[in-house]
Amino acid sequence: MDNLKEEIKKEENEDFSGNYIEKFQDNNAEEFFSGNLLSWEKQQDSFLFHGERATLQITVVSADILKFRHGNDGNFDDDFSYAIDPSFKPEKPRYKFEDLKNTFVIKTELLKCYITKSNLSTRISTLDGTPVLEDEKGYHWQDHKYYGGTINICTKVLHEGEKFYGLGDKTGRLNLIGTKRELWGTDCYGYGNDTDPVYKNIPFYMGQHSHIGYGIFMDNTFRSFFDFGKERSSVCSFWNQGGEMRYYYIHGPKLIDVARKYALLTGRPQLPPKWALGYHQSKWSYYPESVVRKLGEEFRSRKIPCDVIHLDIDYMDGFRCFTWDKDKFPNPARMIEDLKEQGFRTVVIIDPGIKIDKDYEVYQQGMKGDHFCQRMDGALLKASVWPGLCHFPDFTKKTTREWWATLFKGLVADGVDGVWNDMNEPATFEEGTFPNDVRHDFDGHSGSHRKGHNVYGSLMAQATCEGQKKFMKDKRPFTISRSAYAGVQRYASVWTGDNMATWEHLKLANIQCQRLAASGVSFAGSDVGGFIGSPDGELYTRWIQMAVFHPFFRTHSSGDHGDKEPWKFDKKYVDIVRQFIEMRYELLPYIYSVFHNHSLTGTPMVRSLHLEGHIDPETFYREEEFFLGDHIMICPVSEPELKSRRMYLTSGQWYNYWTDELVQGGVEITVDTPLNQIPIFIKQGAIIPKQPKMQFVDEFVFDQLALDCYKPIATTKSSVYEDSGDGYDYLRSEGYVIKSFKSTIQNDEWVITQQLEGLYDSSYQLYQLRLHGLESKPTKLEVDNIDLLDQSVFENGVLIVELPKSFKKVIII
Ligand code: MIG
Repeated sequence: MDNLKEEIKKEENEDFSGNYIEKFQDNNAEEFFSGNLLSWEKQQDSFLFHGERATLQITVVSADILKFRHGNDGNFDDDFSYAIDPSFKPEKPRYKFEDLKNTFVIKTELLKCYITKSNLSTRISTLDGTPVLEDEKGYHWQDHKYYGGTINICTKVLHEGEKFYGLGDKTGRLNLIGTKRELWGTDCYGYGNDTDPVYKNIPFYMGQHSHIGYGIFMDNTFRSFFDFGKERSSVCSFWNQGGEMRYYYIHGPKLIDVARKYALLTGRPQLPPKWALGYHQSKWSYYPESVVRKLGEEFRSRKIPCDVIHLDIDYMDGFRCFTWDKDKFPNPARMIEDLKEQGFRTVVIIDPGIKIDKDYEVYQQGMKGDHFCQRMDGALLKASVWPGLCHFPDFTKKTTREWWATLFKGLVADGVDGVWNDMNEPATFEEGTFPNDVRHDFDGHSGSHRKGHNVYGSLMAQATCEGQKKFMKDKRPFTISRSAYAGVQRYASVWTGDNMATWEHLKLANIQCQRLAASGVSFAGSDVGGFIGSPDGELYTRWIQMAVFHPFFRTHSSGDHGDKEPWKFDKKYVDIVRQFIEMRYELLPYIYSVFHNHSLTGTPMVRSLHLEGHIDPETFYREEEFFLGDHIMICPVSEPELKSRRMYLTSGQWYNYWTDELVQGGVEITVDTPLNQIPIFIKQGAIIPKQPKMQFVDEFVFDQLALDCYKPIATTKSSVYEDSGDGYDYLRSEGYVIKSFKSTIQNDEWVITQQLEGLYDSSYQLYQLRLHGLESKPTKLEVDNIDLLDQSVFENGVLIVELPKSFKKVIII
């Protein structure tokens, strides 16, 4: 066996992880450049600059997005992308083109792009001439001696003080400066701060210097590398090991704009079912049925809110996907229905490997339909995962995705509400992943696993999402994926994989979620408490407190280091954990509204400080503090026994959530962090909608929505989005409502106005207005011209009053 391995290795001239490429890169292999301009032409919004050895195509996608393609010998690949959102239709751009002596200039309403005639190098600047992104050597390539094709490289000038962000789920510092990163999705059990590559492959990064932020999205699925000044401190480079150099330049100027525009380009998620934003409980694995039922009872009897229970691989019959182990789960439909009656949704795991078993229907169908991946000589790929030897669907083939979707019929009929895709890097036990020679259809643009690997996981998630949709009819699907390519957010949420129960991992989880959000994937979370190992009560509590503010909120653990249900810790921890999960439920109207805004505008839900801070240098290196939506800023506690911690409050004024104290931002502050608090700040002027505590989403119909209104300094806008929380009615105006609030100070009067869009009539009739930040009881409280001061109470500095949800204007003096 080992000999055979050696031979294959020799034949392929690499170790199985493909590491020879590293050597190859350092080989001083000959580099080729585009050469002098020979001719140019214009086709629609694209300019083609033909050089001696390569053609550069620049397309003006919009005023702020330029697309670059480099075709060696003048040839381009098929311009096919799994990442670009098919519904992305920017306004037709207006631009000017100039043919100068030594350069061409493309000028849009936001930027200028210069193309040098002597070597086809490019340079982008703002309209006022501030350089943003300039080629160093620019585009060049090496011949790929082992596989044919080319290694395509772009090198750019790295500016003094430049900072880099993005790149999906990468570990390490939030600012990527000084590091080199690789994209080749890997099952990295117990990864750490230095592990690279990890699970996801999102070839998008943002850079910022001179107060201008921009983004680069290299739309290429081959193994890719990014170097942010590691090899040479004055150079930022990115390269891929095949296909074509194709990348998008996205102009800010703020980083938050770049992140938003990238999300528009690669797609936004549809709204998830509201319950998916509740608390999830998972373990590898809860079985048999009696254990799952008991789990549900424990949550309810201990009054710890929970919406979702996850079933890991042991629910299956011998790990065969789409089956149930009938000994452990004799009647899954009944169990799921009973759970549903208690307000629990059931999510099940599905892996890509299909067991080679003649008596197994999924295997039979896969064989018959020609759905499994083949090696180059035609034999089917065989590799081991949990069920033993398996074949693997080629998710890059449309008919295979369609077939995969049909397989969810049974699970959906059983009542399953969501599906969790694991091992889709793809991971295998023998060599970690598929051999490079495996063939992929790539939707008619066929290639080997070198080209298919990095997108395999996303396409599995896509097929899984479509399968649920197909059978759930009027319900929204919910999919979770471990691996991903750019654009995965259109189909799935993600989690950060097999992390560990350490304080360092709590920090890392936070960085990964922020980074993912900046890379188009807001709906992300970590295994709370760590997958591997056992957190102590304090670590678990601190992790829960942070994860309340991460969009995907799930405790999961490997199960072989003891239990990790909230009540497994000492009572003092359990009480705090309960209180924080309750807070998540109280904040659901806010979180759901933030999600809606993300799905509409692409603006990330979770935002690192630098995305908002932009030109404030203090924000550039902050990596623990983050925003959830526009109005809440959080800073987790990431060390044991911390009685207080320092954090940076961004500019503007903020209310301490716990004390209502108004604090001036733009400075580092010290905040008390007793075990039952983490720093939470609310932006002045914000209106935060809150619902009553519940044990699960929609546990009961409530009759008042609380609006926590924080006194503004000038004018602050807030909005609340509501719909039925599931289904597709929200796509029509009867099915949703957006309540836009403006809170403002005018001549010493505090005025709050409300405007509605959409006709959805939420079941409550009243708001409970809670006015924070008042020094004393006001003398007047006028709601649509009626004075309600008599009906209000003033308690602990908060004025509370009930009023009809249809109010238009409140005046407080
Ligand atoms: O080889 O399904 O990351 O969440 O519990 C391990 C068992 C496979 C890895 C996932 C983890 C899951 C586990 N899986």
